[in-house]
Amino acid sequence: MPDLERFSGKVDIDWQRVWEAFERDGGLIVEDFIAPDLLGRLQREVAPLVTSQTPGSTTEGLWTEFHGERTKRITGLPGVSPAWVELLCDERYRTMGDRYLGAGEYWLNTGQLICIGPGETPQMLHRDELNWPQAMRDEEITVTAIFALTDFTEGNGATIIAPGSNHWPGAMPPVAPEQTCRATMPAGSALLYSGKVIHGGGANETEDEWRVGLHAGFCRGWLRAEENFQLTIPLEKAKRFPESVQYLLGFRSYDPKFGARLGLVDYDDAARLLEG
Ligand SMILES: O=C(O)CCC(=O)C(=O)O
Repeated sequence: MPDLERFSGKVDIDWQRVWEAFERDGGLIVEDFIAPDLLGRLQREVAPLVTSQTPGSTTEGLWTEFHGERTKRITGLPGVSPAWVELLCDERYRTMGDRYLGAGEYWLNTGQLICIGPGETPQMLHRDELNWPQAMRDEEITVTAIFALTDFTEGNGATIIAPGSNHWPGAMPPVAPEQTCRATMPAGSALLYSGKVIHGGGANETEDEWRVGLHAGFCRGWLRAEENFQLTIPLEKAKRFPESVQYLLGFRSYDPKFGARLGLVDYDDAARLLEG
């Protein structure tokens, strides 16, 4: 059975080994990634949202199945959780984006809570880069962290992942169960993974446990992000975020090394709206 390499955030991590595992297997787990105090604040700040939201998707068809009928998905988190804004600035997390997408050249694609509820069936397996099939290439176009806010277990829906599938040819090759493993991990851990690796949420076979993960990916600055932060976060709130977070959420414009600037306001950097 394949497995993911595990690292402990409690000791000094050899990040070279982390990125080797990322590139070889398409993913790895860092336990104790989030310090206990930050984890506690994050859990408390999002708890009311998790309780108040109803499961399922309102969009009929494929999306109902993809999102999960017994799964709650909650977006707009930077507007309600200061702890999440703090985690967004984490240097280790940002290094993943800088390394694979280029420093200052990516957005937060989405930062959504995925709460898999009792009775949920396994999500269809997929590669995150299939969000943008026209843009798929050898290089990464998206990389993601799933932060565990509760323990992820085999029973409650720990992510299913096929280690090494980041190297498999074809858009969505078949995957046998024995080619997969489960990203079981204690609360506070992070699953870091490639946009090319095949994965999906697991089934929740428990009676009453919710598996809560914060699914937070980056995508290249020339791609349209999955989540529309500019419509859910008021400008006045965005003004108080650290500059790097304003950038990640699209309140500042994209200025690539080649090509034209994107996301402008009055043909200038959108950051002008944050001044004053
Ligand atoms: O929640 C998970 O474990 C994975 C979810 C996922 O991959 C997705 O919804 O795109």
